[in-house]
Amino acid sequence: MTIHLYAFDTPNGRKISVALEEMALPYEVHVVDIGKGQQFEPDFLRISPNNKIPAIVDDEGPGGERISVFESGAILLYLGEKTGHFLPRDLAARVPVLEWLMFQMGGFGPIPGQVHHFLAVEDERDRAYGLKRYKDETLRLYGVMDRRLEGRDYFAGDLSIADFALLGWAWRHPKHQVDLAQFPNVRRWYDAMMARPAVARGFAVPLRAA
Ligand SMILES: N[C@@H](CCC(=O)N[C@@H](CS)C(=O)NCC(=O)O)C(=O)O
Repeated sequence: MTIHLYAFDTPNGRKISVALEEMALPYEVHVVDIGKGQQFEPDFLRISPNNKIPAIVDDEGPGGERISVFESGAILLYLGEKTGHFLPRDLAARVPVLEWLMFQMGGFGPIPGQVHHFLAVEDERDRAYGLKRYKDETLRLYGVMDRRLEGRDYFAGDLSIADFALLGWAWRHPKHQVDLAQFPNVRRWYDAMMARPAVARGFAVPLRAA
């Protein structure tokens, strides 16, 4: 019995491979090549109706029943609940984890993702406005994260699913053209996270077709 991870080599996919490794859960990878349109295949849409990776299927869900989960934030919460790790039970400790997880899901992901999009727009006039808007907002978000990490090792108390979520996108800082030297607390957190053996395994798992 295992967890099936449906993913590709992107920030949202890596959040989950990192979490699975940190939680030491057995899992099997199913690459969904979003460059080839595999996210639109009917079998995948049955578990991920928004045609996006990641999704998981857990053979041993609640009550021993098979369950599927889509949306990376929902997957992280599910895995945290399932294992009792990286998601505190105590409500006062859980609230900051939820806050920083939602900060990532609603902002630090969709916004740098738009930088990636506008960088690829060829027409200069079409590109300029969007690129400036989303680069400025991405820098603002890094500033928020840097202030949060002042005097802290992790975003929300102990290491949590919020760190895994944020790391997936921080991993792409070269692609959204952010120099971490400008954000020393983020740099420190990022280097410490990337030095974790389970995180390294999570980023090494092949998420592209061979
Ligand atoms: N809110 C979703 C976003 C997932 C997402 O944007 N996935 C991208 C790759 S990182 C995708 O599958 N794109 C394919 C498509 O939009 O067709 C989550 O966090 O799971």
